[in-house]
Amino acid sequence: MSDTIAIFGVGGMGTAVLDLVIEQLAKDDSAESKLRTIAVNRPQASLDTSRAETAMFLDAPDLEGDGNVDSEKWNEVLNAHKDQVRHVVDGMEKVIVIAGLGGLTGSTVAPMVARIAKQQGAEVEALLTTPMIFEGPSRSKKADQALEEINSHADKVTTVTGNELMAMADSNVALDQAFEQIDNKLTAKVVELIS
Ligand SMILES: Nc1nc2c(ncn2[C@@H]2O[C@H](COP(=O)(O)OP(=O)(O)OP(=O)(O)O)[C@@H](O)[C@H]2O)c(=O)[nH]1
Ligand SMILES: [Mg+2]
Repeated sequence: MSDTIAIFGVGGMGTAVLDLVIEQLAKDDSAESKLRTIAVNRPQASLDTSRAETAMFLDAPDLEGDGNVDSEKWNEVLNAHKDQVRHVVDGMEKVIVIAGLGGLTGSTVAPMVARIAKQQGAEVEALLTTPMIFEGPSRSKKADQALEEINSHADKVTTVTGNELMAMADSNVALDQAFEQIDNKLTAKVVELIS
């Protein structure tokens, strides 16, 4: 069977969950054979250990770090990757986008992928998270804007809010273990979208 579903893991959260999805589906030949997996992140080193078939590195040496990125320059970086996204989604029945909203990469690339996938005629689904309350209002606002745009393109959006994320982990565990518990639960939600 040829590829019919493309899954994009975008940004820190999206690429982490995509790796877990790939690990889980490796045991399932029929699912694996219809999937294309694409990890999109920055900086380049963040994709060194990615299990995805395609690593899309948003290259902008002067734009590294989480601080204030020149939005004009960042838009150029995004525009430079449009054709690559178009090429990957071409002919796909379904495109699934996984991203944590609130930072730069997920909040800007996820809407772009959803828009292009819809333009190319795919069914578009997304699994998104919104920031936890302590991450502050500016990340929250960025997430809301991204969510609005993704909602306007996608056929189905599953949003897990920051509060819901916190409830997914046991309250008495260390942070890395809490993220592991959360990521496993998000992975199960993506696997549901595939089957
Ligand atoms: N579940 C989960 N959430 C994460 C992980 N890493 C970051 N997050 C959360 O996901 C949201 C977005 O963060 P990232 O995915 O790191 O952001 P990004 O899209 O890479 O954005 P920039 O690094 O600013 O370019 C934030 O609310 C984080 O708290 C992870 O490994 N697992
Ligand atoms: Mg990041």
